Amino acid sequence: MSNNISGIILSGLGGLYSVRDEKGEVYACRAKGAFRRQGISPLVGDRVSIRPPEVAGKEYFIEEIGERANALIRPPMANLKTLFVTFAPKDPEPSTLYLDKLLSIAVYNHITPVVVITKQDVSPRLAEKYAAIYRKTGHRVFLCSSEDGAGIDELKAYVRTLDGICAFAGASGVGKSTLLNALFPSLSLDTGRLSEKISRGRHTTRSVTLYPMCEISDIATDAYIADTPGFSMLDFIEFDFYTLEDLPHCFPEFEPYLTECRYTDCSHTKESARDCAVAAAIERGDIAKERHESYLSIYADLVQKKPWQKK
Ligand SMILES: Nc1nc2c(ncn2[C@@H]2O[C@H](COP(=O)(O)OP(=O)(O)OP(=O)(O)O)[C@@H](O)[C@H]2O)c(=O)[nH]1
Ligand SMILES: [Mg+2]
Ligand SMILES: [Zn+2]
Repeated sequence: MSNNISGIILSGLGGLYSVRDEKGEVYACRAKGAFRRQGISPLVGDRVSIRPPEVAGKEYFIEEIGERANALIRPPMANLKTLFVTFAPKDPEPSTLYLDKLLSIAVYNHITPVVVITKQDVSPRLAEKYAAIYRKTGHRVFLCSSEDGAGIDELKAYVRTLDGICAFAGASGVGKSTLLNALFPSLSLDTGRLSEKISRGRHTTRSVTLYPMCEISDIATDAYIADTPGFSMLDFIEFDFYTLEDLPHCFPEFEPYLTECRYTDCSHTKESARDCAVAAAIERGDIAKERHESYLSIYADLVQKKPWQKK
């Protein structure tokens, strides 16, 4: 009989993984050499089977990785159900292109994206401007401030309804860890000052960590929530996370119009509202112009890719 234990990877650093079983026991594990030879690396969020060490006191071995519902490169995680795309109205200044890339990757991977605007206190006016853009996407939008507590209760109520694996992702310094501390005070995650980050060029959160919601809150649930290190636009320069054909479907608010254009092969990149139903929707204000600008930019990236380079 096998003594293997099933669990979920909570974190992984330098080849050492923490795996939590159903009872809440956490095991230090290493990956089997065979994974490396096959070019597979275990990811936070993976459901795994681990084998006890031959010598007591040594690490366990990750022997099997369960089939993944999805796997992302940024943040490096598997089996995500909900992705909180987090940004601040300023300090640091957001890039809608970066946000739209992240949102579209989530949609493509059947992950529910949720828009979270942090640091509302820093500029309520800009925060509302971005909220207006993203409300038109159909994605859920939250506005909050960890500083004065605005919007925290609403977000908390939503987070408490979730199951499965969710993560907060976004640029460094937008306040992901601070927000998680506000939502789950027992976490006491490290947070950093922006000026220190810039001068040291360093991120405060250094690796992805998954926290079982039942351990950080008063609710019994099988949900897990992750804090992730901030990443930068550079991570998305080589954009090949989906193909040109997938692109329009990764912008959910475009969907009702995609079959309404004059020509069936419309790329929705032209200005003419007469020919393109997406352009007409932008003119009416049903689709945000900024979202279409991101669409055009991703379109330009993807159109350059030769068919044999496509995934
Ligand atoms: N004014 C204001 N400042 C905030 C708010 N949330 C976070 N901050 C500040 O923003 C800075 C960065 O916060 P962190 O929580 O470390 O940011 P992070 O997104 O986790 O950054 P990385 O871990 O590097 O990815 C800290 O100085 C926080 O105090 C907020 O709602 N309002
Ligand atoms: Mg952080
Ligand atoms: Zn069109």
